[in-house]
Amino acid sequence: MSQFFRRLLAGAAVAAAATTTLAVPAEAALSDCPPGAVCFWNDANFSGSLNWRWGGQGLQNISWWNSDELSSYYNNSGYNAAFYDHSNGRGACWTMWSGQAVAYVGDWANDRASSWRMDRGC
Ligand SMILES: [Ca+2]
Repeated sequence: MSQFFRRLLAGAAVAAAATTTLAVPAEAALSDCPPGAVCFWNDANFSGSLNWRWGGQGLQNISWWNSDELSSYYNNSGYNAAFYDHSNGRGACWTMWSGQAVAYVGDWANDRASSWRMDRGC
């Protein structure tokens, strides 16, 4: 086996290991939400990790593949936060209070979040 091909295989093994490691946070539960972060889940009861953001971050649009999915969240940051029905902070707004863990956002807010902010409430 050539030196080059051996290195290529080693690189592929590392990449495969990294992919496996990265798959774990997707199953992150409530207790895995890091201090200072706001964490989001696709399903009720903190199941199906969507994403998380550090507290203090300003308004952002949610990626199209995660938009209209948010069903539960945990604000483990020292900031109040908010999510919005539409992009760019438009439409209905829901505050996610600092320290609040919500297992289900309720029928009215479910699967609607399209933008969010981690620096203040509504
Ligand atoms: Ca959902």
